[in-house]
Amino acid sequence: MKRALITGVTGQDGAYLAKFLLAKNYEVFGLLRRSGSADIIDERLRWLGIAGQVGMLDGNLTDLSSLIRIMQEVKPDEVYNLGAQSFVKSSWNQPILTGMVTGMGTTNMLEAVRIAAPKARFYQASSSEMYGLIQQSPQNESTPFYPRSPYAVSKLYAHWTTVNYRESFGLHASSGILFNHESPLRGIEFVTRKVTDAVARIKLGLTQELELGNLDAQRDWGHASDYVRAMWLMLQQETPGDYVVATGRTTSVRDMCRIAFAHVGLDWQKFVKTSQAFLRPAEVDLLLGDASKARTVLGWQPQIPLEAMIAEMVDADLERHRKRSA
Ligand code: NDP
Ligand code: GDR
Repeated sequence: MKRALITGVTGQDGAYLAKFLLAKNYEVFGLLRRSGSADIIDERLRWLGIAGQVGMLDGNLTDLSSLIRIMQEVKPDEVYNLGAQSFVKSSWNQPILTGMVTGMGTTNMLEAVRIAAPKARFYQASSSEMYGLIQQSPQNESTPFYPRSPYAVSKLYAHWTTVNYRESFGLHASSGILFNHESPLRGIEFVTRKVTDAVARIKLGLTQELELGNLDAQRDWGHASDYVRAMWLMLQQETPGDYVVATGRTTSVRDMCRIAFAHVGLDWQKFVKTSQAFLRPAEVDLLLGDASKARTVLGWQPQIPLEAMIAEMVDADLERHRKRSA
């Protein structure tokens, strides 16, 4: 039985990845940072019906000693570093914490692997945000980076540290440059889930409008359950490497709203307002990924189209709100 350690196991991707690995008969462990809301921290794992099947270990990405201890206890074959301060907008409000968790937290993980589990295969959750002010389109593994937020700068540091540990110490360390991916388990602060949650509340008469920021931003949106499969495939390769994971289709926030409202028969233009409060100090206008390498080398392809994903998210939010008001 293979053993996997996941940081960020309580987040969207961590939960889907844990489910995917359990189905493959892995023993799955997760890093759990201490929280005052211990009773709800495993909500996503519960939603997927796997709470209790993941061994939770007390630690923090900013605490190297906890990571070394966990690495010694678990003796993982595979390590997935998904933990991060992952909300781009908050990274301007908390730049130092973002650097410490999203950036330095990765160095801590790589050090813990190097010291205590050097044979383990390591996955780093890199991001299309590293392309920022895009230098070419579509973006692939050779596209130059131009980060546009403290989050993206921290991810770029983490990305190059992963490459450097591979080259310096021969670690089996791979980096997945994942474009946006969503699901019913997406955090409510991210735009797709903010929209699908509002669509559900408007449909049920619980609210009348939705305030958003930049409607012109374009993103290459895929489904988290497709993307965790790509993470696993990277660690099954003989040779570690870096891979873009994307759908190859880009959609504006405006069009995504249209799709979400249309799913329940509503016209988005009657409900969506814009507000300065949701604009960012620097924006990433357009992302569009070229996942040819993942397709050719890993045999990976996304299976869930945007419309089906948005429909799944709206339906899940409708059900959540119906249950809450019952
Ligand atoms: P989430 O925000 O849903 O999850 C983040 C996870 O990190 C949570 O489990 C959180 O724990 C944990 N975490 C935060 N701070 C710490 C800390 N100091 N120590 C330990 N754990 C911590 O992110 P996603 O699941 O969406 O994304 C997974 C990873 O992939 C992230 O690194 C993200 O930046 C990256 N990424 C995501 C993309 C996407 O579109 N989803 C695209 C590209 C990259 P808690 O529950 O306690 O808050
Ligand atoms: P992003 O995701 O910043 O791409 O990072 P998010 O959903 O927050 O924003 C996408 C785009 O939508 C625009 N937008 C709004 N965004 C939010 N959150 N709220 C709004 O009201 C709103 N209105 C418009 C944004 O300006 C932006 O252009 C996500 C995270 O998961 C990162 O961790 C990950 O690395 C990248 O995706 C790839």
